[in-house]
Amino acid sequence: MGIFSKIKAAIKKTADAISYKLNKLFTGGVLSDEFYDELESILLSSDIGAETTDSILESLKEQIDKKHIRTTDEVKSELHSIMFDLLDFEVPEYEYPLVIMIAGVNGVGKTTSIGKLANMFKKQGHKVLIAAGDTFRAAAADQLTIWADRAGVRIVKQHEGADAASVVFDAIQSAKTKGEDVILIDTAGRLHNKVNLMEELKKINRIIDKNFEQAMRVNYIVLDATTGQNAISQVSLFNEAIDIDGIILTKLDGTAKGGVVFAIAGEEEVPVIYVGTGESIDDIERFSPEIFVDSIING
Ligand SMILES: Nc1nc2c(ncn2[C@@H]2O[C@H](COP(=O)(O)OP(=O)(O)O)[C@@H](O)[C@H]2O)c(=O)[nH]1
Ligand SMILES: [Mg+2]
Repeated sequence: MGIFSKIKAAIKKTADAISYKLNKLFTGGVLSDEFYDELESILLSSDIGAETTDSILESLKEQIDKKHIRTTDEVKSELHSIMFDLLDFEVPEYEYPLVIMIAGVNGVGKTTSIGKLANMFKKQGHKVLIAAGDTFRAAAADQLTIWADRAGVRIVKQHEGADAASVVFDAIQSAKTKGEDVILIDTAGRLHNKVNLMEELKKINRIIDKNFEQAMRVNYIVLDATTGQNAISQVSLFNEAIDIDGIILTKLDGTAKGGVVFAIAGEEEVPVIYVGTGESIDDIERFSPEIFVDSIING
C-alpha cells in the first residue's frame, strides 16, 4: 500500500462517519438555521468537541457573511479551509543530534511507536539509540528490546525499578561515544501516582538539558485515538509537567473518533505529528492535515 492510501485507510472509519453526513447536508441547498444546527450536530458527533465545534461554526458564519456566500458548495470549501487552518501548525524541521522523549498513559502505544520511529529514522540513514525509560514495569524493557531488535538498533536499559533519569543519562553518554544521532526515550505510563510520574518526566527533561545541550529536544505525547475526548485531558495533564511539542496518534485505524484531532488542536494547540496505522513496524505515517481534512470533507 502506498503512503497516501495507508493514511486514507486509517482515517476511513472517521472519514466515513463524517463525510457521508456532511455531503448529505451540503446537497440540501439552503443556508437555514436548520443547516447550522445539523452541521453542529455532525461535528459534535464526530468527537470534534463543543468548544472547537463552536469556533468552527463561528468562523464559518463570519466567512459566509463577509463573502456573501449563498451556495452550499462554497460553504463546503469554506469549511474545508477553516478545518485545515485549525490543523495547519508550523512544525520545526528536525535537527541532529535529536532526542525524542515519548510520554503518555499506559497502553496508548508508546513502546510500539518507538519501535516504528526507530525503524523510520534508521531507514532515513540515521543511527538510532533507544533508552528504556519505563523502569516501572518488569516487562517494559523486554518488550522494548524486541522492538529494538526488529528495527536493528541499540538499546540502553537497566534493571526494573532503576531510576529512569539515570537510564537516560547512560543513553546520552553511550550515544555520544558510539555516534548515534537519534535517541528515542520510552517512559512509564503509570507510577505509584500522577505526581510521581510528572516529576519523573521533568527529571528526565532536566537530565537531557544538562547533558546534551547541543541536541534538538522534542517531547511527544502518544494518544490512543479510540479514547476520543479523553485524549484532550491527557494532553493538558502532560503539558503542565513538560512542554509537549507534538502528538503521536495511534490506533486511528480502529476508530471513527479521529475527529478528536480537531478538538486537541483547538483546545490544546498541539499538532499531531505522526499517526499509527496498525501494529506493524511500518505502520506509522507523518500526519498530513491536507489528507485528513480532505478525507473528512470529501470522503
Ligand atoms: N491497531 C493499532 N494498534 C496499536 C497501534 N499502536 C499500538 N498499538 C497496540 O496497542 C497496544 C499497546 O501498545 P504499547 O506500545 O505496549 O503501549 P504503551 O503501554 O503505551 O507502551 C499493543 O497491543 C499495540 O500493538 C496502532 O497504531 N494501531
Ligand atoms: Mg510501554
